[in-house]
Amino acid sequence: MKLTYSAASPFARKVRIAAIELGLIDRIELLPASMSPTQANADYAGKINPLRKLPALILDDGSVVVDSLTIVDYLDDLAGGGKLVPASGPARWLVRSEHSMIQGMLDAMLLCRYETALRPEALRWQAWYDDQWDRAWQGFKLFDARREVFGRPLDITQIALVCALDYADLRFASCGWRDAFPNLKAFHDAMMLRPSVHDTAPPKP
Ligand SMILES: N[C@@H](CCC(=O)N[C@@H](CS)C(=O)NCC(=O)O)C(=O)O
Repeated sequence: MKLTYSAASPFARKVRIAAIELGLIDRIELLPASMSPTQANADYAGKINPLRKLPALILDDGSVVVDSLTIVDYLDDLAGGGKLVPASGPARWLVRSEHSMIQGMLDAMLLCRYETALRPEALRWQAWYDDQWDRAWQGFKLFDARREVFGRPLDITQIALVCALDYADLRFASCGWRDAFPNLKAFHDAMMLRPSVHDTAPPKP
């Protein structure tokens, strides 16, 4: 299997952490890729994902699995099922719903990043940026209060959350989440002790 990724992508990192935790990382070749709005990337669009997003998992038969949660679900299945994404019942919907929130927080932060890094200055819209940032921030606030998440066996909620916190460090270094959310700080410190999390950390800003 091959995984398209970039070292800074929190979505791809989620999959890399999951693959390590599931004991599958040695079966995956990592293919560095660079995707961003306004880049054509026609080859990637034609052969891998018309949405021009990474990560994508290319299976040995050439078929492609896209979207980080779908890829994690696929790998989880390969490893026996129900390991990082509960297989059924209320636990499955809880974890998937939490994951969707964190996914939305990541999407919002990525939009903020594109707004400042890519959009021409004259076209920027501060109120829109502030609104997107607030969605991510309110999400962090929710998870800071949802302490039951931190005590569970490792799951995709926890993996996504640590990826979101490190993405905040990477792109919004002065946002102050550690001071605002002490429970998330303790959670992040504990997660960083895992080699899968530590070894996949994004480059320093
Ligand atoms: N829902 C997707 C989101 C993936 C995503 O937004 N990836 C970013 C990299 S961090 C990307 O490829 N952006 C390129 C673009 O939007 O043009 C997933 O979970 O895999």
